[in-house]
Formats: sequence, structure tokens, C-alpha cells
Amino acid sequence: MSRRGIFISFEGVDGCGKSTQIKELRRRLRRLGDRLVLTREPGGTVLGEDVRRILQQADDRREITDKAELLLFAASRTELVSEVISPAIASGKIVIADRFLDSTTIYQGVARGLPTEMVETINGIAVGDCLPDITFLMDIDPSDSRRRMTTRGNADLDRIEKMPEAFFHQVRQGYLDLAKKEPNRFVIIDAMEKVSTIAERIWATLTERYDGLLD
Ligand code: Z5A
Repeated sequence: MSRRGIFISFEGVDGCGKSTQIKELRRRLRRLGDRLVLTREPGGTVLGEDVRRILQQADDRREITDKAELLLFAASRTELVSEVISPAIASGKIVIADRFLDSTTIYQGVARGLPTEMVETINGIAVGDCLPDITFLMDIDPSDSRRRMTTRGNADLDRIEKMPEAFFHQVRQGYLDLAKKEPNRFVIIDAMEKVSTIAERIWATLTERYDGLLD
């Protein structure tokens, strides 16, 4: 019988510190070697990286409708699930995802305002029964994460990052509401804590839940 791995996802407003914590976790799990698989969305496959470029570089000359945006994220995700995530989980690997379908539920559903039923249907088509076992929601006030992003200093904001601050307040609240609906999957992290404090909290949660599976 094949072993089942663990599917861990990180979510939150942009600049909340997901990538920083994923790096910390990767360091702690380095001994797993190729049993550890990292993904980011959109991206992670040839098609996914193309979609990332299309979505991030679209500008006023090449507008993307909200529905097209939804379908592009879904197209990237379905490739990632079938090429990378599902095979990895089926063979007992640990997958750490920088964003997954909750990002679509919140950014395209709540913040863009596409109908919930439409978003759920597309999400279902994209991932089937491949869902995270645990999701760390890095919760932060968007004005604090914005400040971090401007001090990070790497160039221009992309298409979504240019949205007004109110958009990101909707994103934050949307995530908190979703976490309340799925308390067994979501772990809410205060993303304003120090990097090392957050890393400890995440590690303690994982080792408690998956005792032995991370060895
Ligand atoms: N999107 C969507 O709409 N629908 C979808 O289905 C999906 C995505 C999958 C992806 O952008 C965009 O696509 C995103 C949502 C949308 N758009 N927005 N807006 P991305 O992948 O390019 O970026 P991101 O995921 O939004 O975030 P990011 O820029 O990668 O940031 P992060 O990973 O969350 O944060 P970080 O890079 O770890 O940290 C940001 C800065 O804060 C950095 O300078 C750190 O050193 C600093 N930092 C981190 N932690 C701390 C703490 N604890 N204290 C102080 N400073 C810290």
C-alpha cells in the first residue's frame, strides 16, 4: 500500500511573510531531501510559469476580465496538482505550497466579487479531492504588509498588488472568515510576531500533529 504524505499550504495577503516562513520550514526539514516538495502559485509547471507571467505583466493594453483571471489561476493549479502535488502526496512526500485554492476563493471570490458558486465549481474542477491537510494563515493588517513590501525594495508592484488598500482589507477579512469555517484545517498565525517566533509556532504545530511523519 502506498504511503500518504502531508500537504501543507500557506496563505495570506501579499507581503505577509509566507515565503520567509517557507524558507524557515525548509531549513528545518532539509534532511528530508527530495521527500520535500515546494510549490508556488501561480507557477510550478511550464504552463503555470507562463500563466504567472501573463497575469503579472498584463497592463492597460491587455486587460484581463475577472472571469478570465479565475480560469487562468485554475489552469495553472490543475497542472500543478496533476504533475506535481498529487503524485508527491501519493508517494509519501511532504508538499509545502505557497498559496493554493484558498487564494482563489478569497482574491477572485471575495475581493473581486465573483459568485461563490462559480468559484467553488472552478476550484473543484481544478483540484478534485487534492486539498491541504493543514493551512497556515499568516494574518496581518494590510497596511503593515504594504509597508514591508515597500521596504523590501524589489521594484514595481504587480497588477494585483496595485489594487487599492480596501481590496486587501477584504482579502484579510475573507481569509479570517474562511478560517472560522474550517477550524480543523486552518491555523491562524500572528504575522506581526518576530520571524523566529512564528517559525517556532509553525514547527510546534506540525510536530504535534504529524508526530513521526516529518522524520
Ligand atoms: N493570486 C490570486 O489572486 N489568486 C490565486 O488563486 C493565486 C494568487 C494563487 C501572487 O503574488 C499574487 O497572485 C497575489 C495573489 C494573487 N497577489 N497579490 N497581491 P506573488 O506570489 O508574487 O506574491 P504573494 O504571494 O502575494 O506575496 P509575496 O510578495 O511573495 O510575499 P510573502 O511571501 O507573503 O512575504 P515575504 O516575501 O516572506 O515577506 C515580505 C517582506 O516582509 C520581506 O521583506 C520579509 O523580509 C519581511 N518579513 C517577513 N516576515 C517578517 C516578520 N515576521 N517581521 C518583519 N518582517 C518580515
